[in-house]
Amino acid sequence: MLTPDVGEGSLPNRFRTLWDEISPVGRDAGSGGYLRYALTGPELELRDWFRAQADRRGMPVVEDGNGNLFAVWGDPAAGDAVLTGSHFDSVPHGGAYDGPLGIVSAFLAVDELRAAGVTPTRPVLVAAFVEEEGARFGVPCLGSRLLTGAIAPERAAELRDAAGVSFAEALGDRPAGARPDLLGRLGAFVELHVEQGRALVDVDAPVAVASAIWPHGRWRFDVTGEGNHAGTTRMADRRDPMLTYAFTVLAANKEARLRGAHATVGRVAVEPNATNAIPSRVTGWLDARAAEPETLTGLVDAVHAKVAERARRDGTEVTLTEESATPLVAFDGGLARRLATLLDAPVLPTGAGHDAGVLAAHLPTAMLFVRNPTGVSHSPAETAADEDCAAGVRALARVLTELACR
Ligand code: HGY
Ligand code: MN
Ligand code: MN
Repeated sequence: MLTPDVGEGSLPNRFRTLWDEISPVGRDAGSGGYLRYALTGPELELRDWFRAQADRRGMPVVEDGNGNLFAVWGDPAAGDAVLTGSHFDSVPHGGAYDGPLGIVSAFLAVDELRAAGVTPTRPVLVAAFVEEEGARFGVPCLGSRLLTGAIAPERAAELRDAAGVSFAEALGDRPAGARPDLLGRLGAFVELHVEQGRALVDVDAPVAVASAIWPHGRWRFDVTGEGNHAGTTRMADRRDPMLTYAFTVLAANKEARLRGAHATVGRVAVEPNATNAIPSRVTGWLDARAAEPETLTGLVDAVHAKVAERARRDGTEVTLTEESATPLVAFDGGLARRLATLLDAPVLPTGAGHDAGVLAAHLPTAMLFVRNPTGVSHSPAETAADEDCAAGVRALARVLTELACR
Protein backbone atom coordinates (compact mmCIF):
# COMPACT_ATOMS: atom_id res chain seq x y z
CA MET A 1 0.00 0.00 0.00
CA LEU A 2 1.14 3.55 -0.68
CA THR A 3 0.49 5.01 2.75
CA PRO A 4 3.55 5.14 5.07
CA ASP A 5 3.75 3.42 8.41
CA VAL A 6 5.29 6.38 10.23
CA GLY A 7 5.25 10.15 10.03
CA GLU A 8 2.57 12.74 9.36
CA GLY A 9 0.42 10.92 6.86
CA SER A 10 1.08 7.51 8.39
CA LEU A 11 -1.75 5.05 8.69
CA PRO A 12 -1.60 4.96 12.51
CA ASN A 13 -1.90 8.76 12.51
CA ARG A 14 -4.76 8.71 10.03
CA PHE A 15 -6.47 6.02 12.09
CA ARG A 16 -6.08 8.18 15.21
CA THR A 17 -7.48 11.24 13.41
CA LEU A 18 -10.59 9.40 12.25
CA TRP A 19 -10.93 7.59 15.58
CA ASP A 20 -10.85 10.86 17.50
CA GLU A 21 -13.82 12.10 15.47
CA ILE A 22 -16.05 9.50 17.17
CA SER A 23 -14.26 8.88 20.49
CA PRO A 24 -16.20 11.50 22.46
CA VAL A 25 -19.63 10.35 21.15
CA GLY A 26 -21.61 8.64 23.90
CA ARG A 27 -18.70 8.48 26.33
CA ASP A 28 -19.75 8.62 29.99
CA ALA A 29 -17.59 11.10 31.89
CA GLY A 30 -17.93 9.10 35.10
CA SER A 31 -17.00 5.61 33.95
CA GLY A 32 -15.15 6.40 30.71
CA GLY A 33 -17.32 3.75 29.12
CA TYR A 34 -19.83 4.23 26.32
CA LEU A 35 -23.61 4.53 26.39
CA ARG A 36 -24.31 4.03 22.68
CA TYR A 37 -27.65 2.29 22.75
CA ALA A 38 -29.18 1.55 19.35
CA LEU A 39 -31.13 4.45 17.82
CA THR A 40 -30.52 6.77 20.79
CA GLY A 41 -28.74 10.14 20.59
CA PRO A 42 -25.11 8.96 20.56
CA GLU A 43 -25.71 6.12 18.14
CA LEU A 44 -27.79 8.35 15.87
CA GLU A 45 -24.87 10.80 15.91
CA LEU A 46 -22.53 7.98 14.85
CA ARG A 47 -24.93 7.06 12.05
CA ASP A 48 -24.72 10.65 10.83
CA TRP A 49 -20.93 10.37 11.02
CA PHE A 50 -21.20 7.18 8.94
CA ARG A 51 -23.22 9.02 6.28
CA ALA A 52 -20.68 11.87 6.24
CA GLN A 53 -17.78 9.43 5.81
CA ALA A 54 -19.62 7.69 2.99
CA ASP A 55 -20.43 11.01 1.37
CA ARG A 56 -16.79 12.13 1.67
CA ARG A 57 -15.87 9.02 -0.34
CA GLY A 58 -18.64 9.29 -2.90
CA MET A 59 -20.34 6.19 -1.46
CA PRO A 60 -24.15 6.39 -1.51
CA VAL A 61 -25.81 4.97 1.62
CA VAL A 62 -28.55 2.35 1.29
CA GLU A 63 -30.87 1.61 4.23
CA ASP A 64 -32.54 -1.81 4.44
CA GLY A 65 -35.63 -0.76 6.41
CA ASN A 66 -34.40 -2.63 9.50
CA GLY A 67 -32.04 0.05 10.81
CA ASN A 68 -28.95 -1.24 8.99
CA LEU A 69 -26.88 1.17 6.86
CA PHE A 70 -24.77 0.20 3.83
CA ALA A 71 -22.29 2.57 2.16
CA VAL A 72 -21.69 1.44 -1.43
CA TRP A 73 -18.56 1.62 -3.58
CA GLY A 74 -19.48 0.48 -7.08
CA ASP A 75 -22.78 -0.61 -8.56
CA PRO A 76 -24.83 -2.49 -5.95
CA ALA A 77 -27.03 -3.91 -8.70
CA ALA A 78 -23.96 -5.70 -10.06
CA GLY A 79 -24.31 -8.20 -7.24
CA ASP A 80 -21.70 -10.47 -5.66
CA ALA A 81 -20.64 -7.55 -3.47
CA VAL A 82 -17.98 -7.82 -0.77
CA LEU A 83 -19.44 -6.52 2.49
CA THR A 84 -17.40 -5.33 5.46
CA GLY A 85 -18.23 -3.20 8.51
CA SER A 86 -19.67 -3.92 11.97
CA HIS A 87 -21.85 -2.07 14.56
CA PHE A 88 -21.85 1.20 16.55
CA ASP A 89 -23.97 0.23 19.51
CA SER A 90 -22.39 -0.69 22.85
CA VAL A 91 -23.23 -2.52 26.04
CA PRO A 92 -23.79 -0.15 29.00
CA HIS A 93 -20.43 1.50 29.79
CA GLY A 94 -18.84 -0.65 27.11
CA GLY A 95 -15.52 -0.12 25.42
CA ALA A 96 -14.71 2.16 22.50
CA TYR A 97 -13.54 -0.50 20.05
CA ASP A 98 -16.19 -3.26 20.15
CA GLY A 99 -18.03 -2.52 16.90
CA PRO A 100 -16.84 0.92 15.78
CA LEU A 101 -13.32 -0.38 15.06
CA GLY A 102 -14.79 -2.50 12.24
CA ILE A 103 -16.53 0.48 10.68
CA VAL A 104 -13.67 2.98 10.98
CA SER A 105 -11.26 0.34 9.65
CA ALA A 106 -13.56 -0.35 6.70
CA PHE A 107 -13.58 3.29 5.56
CA LEU A 108 -9.79 3.50 5.97
CA ALA A 109 -9.38 0.26 4.03
CA VAL A 110 -11.37 1.81 1.16
CA ASP A 111 -8.94 4.75 1.34
CA GLU A 112 -6.00 2.33 1.20
CA LEU A 113 -7.34 0.66 -1.95
CA ARG A 114 -7.92 4.02 -3.62
CA ALA A 115 -4.46 5.27 -2.58
CA ALA A 116 -3.02 2.16 -4.23
CA GLY A 117 -5.04 2.78 -7.37
CA VAL A 118 -7.09 -0.40 -6.86
CA THR A 119 -10.46 -0.48 -8.62
CA PRO A 120 -12.54 -3.42 -7.40
CA THR A 121 -14.40 -5.46 -10.02
CA ARG A 122 -17.03 -6.29 -7.38
CA PRO A 123 -19.00 -3.74 -5.36
CA VAL A 124 -17.58 -3.08 -1.88
CA LEU A 125 -20.07 -2.25 0.85
CA VAL A 126 -19.48 -0.94 4.38
CA ALA A 127 -22.21 -1.87 6.87
CA ALA A 128 -23.34 -0.42 10.18
CA PHE A 129 -25.64 -3.04 11.72
CA VAL A 130 -28.18 -1.92 14.31
CA GLU A 131 -28.55 -3.34 17.86
CA GLU A 132 -25.73 -5.88 17.68
CA GLU A 133 -25.34 -5.92 21.46
CA GLY A 134 -29.03 -6.27 22.25
CA ALA A 135 -28.40 -3.80 25.08
CA ARG A 136 -31.54 -1.77 24.39
CA PHE A 137 -34.08 -4.23 22.99
CA GLY A 138 -32.74 -7.49 24.43
CA VAL A 139 -32.04 -9.47 21.25
CA PRO A 140 -28.42 -9.37 20.04
CA CYS A 141 -27.62 -8.97 16.33
CA LEU A 142 -31.17 -7.69 15.85
CA GLY A 143 -30.33 -5.86 12.62
CA SER A 144 -28.57 -8.75 10.93
CA ARG A 145 -31.22 -11.20 12.18
CA LEU A 146 -33.90 -9.01 10.59
CA LEU A 147 -31.98 -8.67 7.31
CA THR A 148 -31.57 -12.45 7.05
CA GLY A 149 -35.04 -13.39 8.30
CA ALA A 150 -33.68 -14.96 11.50
CA ILE A 151 -36.24 -12.99 13.50
CA ALA A 152 -39.77 -12.07 12.45
CA PRO A 153 -40.29 -8.34 11.96
CA GLU A 154 -43.49 -8.60 13.99
CA ARG A 155 -41.54 -9.86 17.02
CA ALA A 156 -38.74 -7.34 16.51
CA ALA A 157 -41.19 -4.43 16.15
CA GLU A 158 -42.64 -5.11 19.60
CA LEU A 159 -39.34 -5.54 21.48
CA ARG A 160 -39.26 -2.81 24.11
CA ASP A 161 -36.49 -1.01 25.97
CA ALA A 162 -36.48 -0.26 29.71
CA ALA A 163 -38.62 2.84 29.12
CA GLY A 164 -41.19 0.82 27.16
CA VAL A 165 -40.22 2.25 23.76
CA SER A 166 -40.67 -0.34 21.03
CA PHE A 167 -38.07 -1.05 18.36
CA ALA A 168 -40.61 0.06 15.73
CA GLU A 169 -41.07 3.39 17.55
CA ALA A 170 -37.30 3.86 17.85
CA LEU A 171 -36.85 2.94 14.17
CA GLY A 172 -39.66 5.28 13.17
CA ASP A 173 -41.40 2.52 11.24
CA ARG A 174 -42.12 -1.17 11.39
CA PRO A 175 -38.97 -3.09 10.42
CA ALA A 176 -38.95 -4.40 6.86
CA GLY A 177 -37.79 -7.87 7.87
CA ALA A 178 -35.94 -10.24 5.55
CA ARG A 179 -34.40 -8.59 2.49
CA PRO A 180 -33.44 -11.40 0.12
CA ASP A 181 -33.13 -8.79 -2.62
CA LEU A 182 -30.25 -7.15 -0.72
CA LEU A 183 -28.81 -10.34 0.75
CA GLY A 184 -28.83 -11.94 -2.70
CA ARG A 185 -26.49 -9.25 -3.99
CA LEU A 186 -23.84 -10.01 -1.38
CA GLY A 187 -21.07 -12.43 -2.23
CA ALA A 188 -18.97 -12.32 0.97
CA PHE A 189 -18.81 -10.62 4.36
CA VAL A 190 -15.61 -9.83 6.28
CA GLU A 191 -16.05 -8.23 9.70
CA LEU A 192 -13.05 -6.73 11.45
CA HIS A 193 -13.41 -6.64 15.24
CA VAL A 194 -11.26 -5.96 18.25
CA GLU A 195 -10.31 -9.27 19.83
CA GLN A 196 -12.26 -9.94 23.04
CA GLY A 197 -9.56 -12.00 24.65
CA ARG A 198 -5.78 -12.25 24.91
CA ALA A 199 -4.93 -14.90 22.32
CA LEU A 200 -3.19 -12.43 19.99
CA VAL A 201 -1.11 -11.16 22.90
CA ASP A 202 -0.08 -14.73 23.68
CA VAL A 203 0.95 -15.46 20.08
CA ASP A 204 2.37 -11.93 19.63
CA ALA A 205 0.48 -11.17 16.41
CA PRO A 206 -1.51 -8.00 15.58
CA VAL A 207 -4.24 -9.67 13.51
CA ALA A 208 -5.98 -13.06 13.44
CA VAL A 209 -8.62 -14.76 11.32
CA ALA A 210 -11.65 -16.30 13.04
CA SER A 211 -12.43 -19.99 12.79
CA ALA A 212 -15.67 -20.21 14.77
CA ILE A 213 -18.07 -18.60 17.24
CA TRP A 214 -19.08 -20.67 20.25
CA PRO A 215 -22.77 -21.52 20.49
CA HIS A 216 -24.34 -19.20 23.06
CA GLY A 217 -27.60 -17.75 24.25
CA ARG A 218 -29.52 -15.70 26.80
CA TRP A 219 -32.09 -17.16 29.22
CA ARG A 220 -34.34 -15.16 31.54
CA PHE A 221 -35.08 -16.60 35.01
CA ASP A 222 -38.28 -15.16 36.50
CA VAL A 223 -38.55 -16.02 40.20
CA THR A 224 -41.70 -15.10 42.13
CA GLY A 225 -42.25 -15.31 45.88
CA GLU A 226 -44.08 -13.31 48.49
CA GLY A 227 -43.27 -9.67 49.04
CA ASN A 228 -43.32 -8.81 52.70
CA HIS A 229 -41.86 -6.67 55.47
CA ALA A 230 -38.13 -7.11 56.07
CA GLY A 231 -38.48 -6.44 59.77
CA THR A 232 -41.56 -8.28 60.86
CA THR A 233 -41.59 -11.42 58.70
CA ARG A 234 -40.10 -14.44 60.47
CA MET A 235 -37.36 -16.17 58.50
CA ALA A 236 -39.30 -19.48 58.56
CA ASP A 237 -42.35 -17.78 57.01
CA ARG A 238 -40.59 -16.27 54.03
CA ARG A 239 -40.88 -17.15 50.32
CA ASP A 240 -37.96 -15.00 49.22
CA PRO A 241 -37.13 -15.07 45.46
CA MET A 242 -33.79 -13.39 46.17
CA LEU A 243 -32.57 -16.65 47.74
CA THR A 244 -33.53 -18.62 44.62
CA TYR A 245 -31.88 -15.98 42.43
CA ALA A 246 -28.68 -16.02 44.49
CA PHE A 247 -28.58 -19.81 44.19
CA THR A 248 -29.04 -19.49 40.40
CA VAL A 249 -25.94 -17.30 40.11
CA LEU A 250 -23.81 -19.74 42.10
CA ALA A 251 -25.22 -22.80 40.31
CA ALA A 252 -24.53 -21.30 36.88
CA ASN A 253 -20.96 -20.51 37.89
CA LYS A 254 -20.35 -24.01 39.27
CA GLU A 255 -21.95 -25.89 36.37
CA ALA A 256 -19.98 -23.82 33.86
CA ARG A 257 -16.68 -24.48 35.62
CA LEU A 258 -17.46 -28.20 35.72
CA ARG A 259 -17.95 -28.16 31.93
CA GLY A 260 -15.23 -25.76 30.79
CA ALA A 261 -18.04 -23.47 29.63
CA HIS A 262 -18.83 -19.81 30.34
CA ALA A 263 -21.87 -18.62 32.32
CA THR A 264 -22.62 -15.10 33.49
CA VAL A 265 -25.51 -13.52 35.34
CA GLY A 266 -24.73 -9.84 34.85
CA ARG A 267 -28.20 -8.37 34.88
CA VAL A 268 -30.94 -8.51 37.53
CA ALA A 269 -34.26 -6.78 38.15
CA VAL A 270 -35.89 -6.80 41.60
CA GLU A 271 -39.45 -5.86 42.51
CA PRO A 272 -40.08 -3.72 44.52
CA ASN A 273 -36.30 -3.26 44.93
CA ALA A 274 -36.57 -1.70 48.40
CA THR A 275 -34.05 -2.18 51.18
CA ASN A 276 -36.71 -2.99 53.77
CA ALA A 277 -38.97 -5.20 51.66
CA ILE A 278 -38.63 -8.90 50.87
CA PRO A 279 -38.87 -8.98 47.06
CA SER A 280 -42.00 -10.31 45.40
CA ARG A 281 -40.16 -11.01 42.17
CA VAL A 282 -36.52 -11.28 41.02
CA THR A 283 -35.57 -11.61 37.35
CA GLY A 284 -32.06 -12.64 36.35
CA TRP A 285 -30.57 -13.11 32.88
CA LEU A 286 -28.14 -15.95 32.19
CA ASP A 287 -25.60 -15.60 29.38
CA ALA A 288 -24.23 -19.08 28.68
CA ARG A 289 -21.64 -20.19 26.11
CA ALA A 290 -19.66 -23.32 25.35
CA ALA A 291 -17.40 -24.66 22.61
CA GLU A 292 -19.86 -27.46 21.77
CA PRO A 293 -23.68 -27.27 21.47
CA GLU A 294 -24.26 -30.32 23.68
CA THR A 295 -22.12 -28.79 26.44
CA LEU A 296 -24.20 -25.62 26.29
CA THR A 297 -27.47 -27.56 26.42
CA GLY A 298 -26.18 -29.64 29.31
CA LEU A 299 -25.14 -26.53 31.20
CA VAL A 300 -28.48 -24.75 30.85
CA ASP A 301 -30.48 -27.90 31.64
CA ALA A 302 -28.40 -28.56 34.77
CA VAL A 303 -28.81 -25.01 36.03
CA HIS A 304 -32.54 -25.10 35.34
CA ALA A 305 -32.98 -28.40 37.22
CA LYS A 306 -30.99 -27.23 40.24
CA VAL A 307 -32.81 -23.90 40.39
CA ALA A 308 -36.21 -25.62 40.19
CA GLU A 309 -35.21 -27.83 43.13
CA ARG A 310 -34.05 -24.82 45.09
CA ALA A 311 -37.30 -22.97 44.33
CA ARG A 312 -39.27 -25.84 45.84
CA ARG A 313 -37.23 -25.46 49.04
CA ASP A 314 -37.65 -21.67 49.02
CA GLY A 315 -41.39 -21.87 48.33
CA THR A 316 -40.91 -19.77 45.20
CA GLU A 317 -41.88 -20.27 41.55
CA VAL A 318 -39.32 -20.09 38.75
CA THR A 319 -39.76 -19.97 34.98
CA LEU A 320 -36.97 -20.10 32.40
CA THR A 321 -37.40 -18.32 29.05
CA GLU A 322 -34.90 -18.51 26.20
CA GLU A 323 -34.55 -14.94 24.87
CA SER A 324 -31.97 -15.56 22.15
CA ALA A 325 -29.89 -18.46 20.92
CA THR A 326 -26.98 -18.59 18.51
CA PRO A 327 -25.82 -21.98 17.23
CA LEU A 328 -22.18 -22.89 16.69
CA VAL A 329 -20.86 -20.78 13.82
CA ALA A 330 -18.09 -22.44 11.84
CA PHE A 331 -16.83 -19.77 9.45
CA ASP A 332 -16.18 -20.77 5.84
CA GLY A 333 -13.08 -22.94 6.28
CA GLY A 334 -11.73 -22.36 2.80
CA LEU A 335 -12.07 -18.60 3.15
CA ALA A 336 -10.51 -18.61 6.62
CA ARG A 337 -7.50 -20.61 5.39
CA ARG A 338 -7.18 -18.41 2.31
CA LEU A 339 -7.14 -15.24 4.42
CA ALA A 340 -4.86 -16.72 7.08
CA THR A 341 -2.37 -17.61 4.32
CA LEU A 342 -2.74 -14.22 2.67
CA LEU A 343 -2.13 -12.41 5.95
CA ASP A 344 0.20 -14.98 7.52
CA ALA A 345 -2.12 -14.72 10.52
CA PRO A 346 -3.20 -17.21 13.20
CA VAL A 347 -6.73 -18.64 13.18
CA LEU A 348 -8.73 -18.32 16.42
CA PRO A 349 -12.18 -19.27 17.72
CA THR A 350 -14.15 -16.83 19.83
CA GLY A 351 -16.80 -16.93 22.52
CA ALA A 352 -18.17 -13.56 21.41
CA GLY A 353 -21.17 -13.22 19.13
CA HIS A 354 -21.10 -11.02 16.03
CA ASP A 355 -23.25 -10.06 13.05
CA ALA A 356 -20.78 -12.15 11.04
CA GLY A 357 -22.13 -15.12 12.97
CA VAL A 358 -25.60 -14.42 11.62
CA LEU A 359 -24.58 -13.77 8.02
CA ALA A 360 -22.33 -16.85 7.98
CA ALA A 361 -25.46 -18.95 7.41
CA HIS A 362 -26.16 -17.07 4.18
CA LEU A 363 -22.85 -16.25 2.47
CA PRO A 364 -19.11 -16.91 2.77
CA THR A 365 -18.14 -14.99 5.89
CA ALA A 366 -14.91 -14.30 7.72
CA MET A 367 -13.73 -12.24 10.67
CA LEU A 368 -10.47 -10.47 11.37
CA PHE A 369 -9.48 -9.84 14.98
CA VAL A 370 -7.21 -6.98 16.03
CA ARG A 371 -5.00 -7.42 19.08
CA ASN A 372 -6.43 -6.23 22.39
CA PRO A 373 -3.47 -5.82 24.78
CA THR A 374 -5.46 -6.68 27.91
CA GLY A 375 -8.14 -8.85 26.34
CA VAL A 376 -10.73 -6.90 28.33
CA SER A 377 -13.99 -6.06 26.52
CA HIS A 378 -17.51 -4.93 27.38
CA SER A 379 -15.75 -2.57 29.77
CA PRO A 380 -14.35 0.99 29.71
CA ALA A 381 -10.91 -0.63 29.96
CA GLU A 382 -11.15 -2.08 26.42
CA THR A 383 -8.32 -0.76 24.26
CA ALA A 384 -6.11 -1.38 21.22
CA ALA A 385 -2.87 0.24 20.04
CA ASP A 386 -3.04 2.57 17.02
CA GLU A 387 -0.28 0.54 15.36
CA ASP A 388 -2.31 -2.64 15.74
CA CYS A 389 -5.43 -0.88 14.46
CA ALA A 390 -3.40 0.26 11.46
CA ALA A 391 -2.24 -3.33 10.95
CA GLY A 392 -5.92 -4.30 11.00
CA VAL A 393 -6.71 -1.72 8.32
CA ARG A 394 -3.85 -2.98 6.15
CA ALA A 395 -5.05 -6.56 6.61
CA LEU A 396 -8.61 -5.62 5.72
CA ALA A 397 -7.39 -3.70 2.67
CA ARG A 398 -5.46 -6.75 1.51
CA VAL A 399 -8.50 -8.95 2.05
CA LEU A 400 -10.77 -6.57 0.14
CA THR A 401 -8.23 -6.43 -2.69
CA GLU A 402 -8.01 -10.22 -2.71
CA LEU A 403 -11.78 -10.70 -2.74
CA ALA A 404 -13.11 -7.72 -4.68
CA CYS A 405 -10.55 -7.62 -7.48
CA ARG A 406 -10.97 -10.86 -9.36
O1 HGY B 1 -22.26 -10.67 23.53
C1 HGY B 1 -21.47 -10.82 22.59
O2 HGY B 1 -20.85 -11.85 22.48
C2 HGY B 1 -21.26 -9.73 21.59
O3 HGY B 1 -20.31 -8.83 22.09
N1 HGY B 1 -22.49 -9.05 21.28
MN1 MN C 1 -19.92 -6.74 22.16
MN1 MN D 1 -19.15 -6.44 18.74
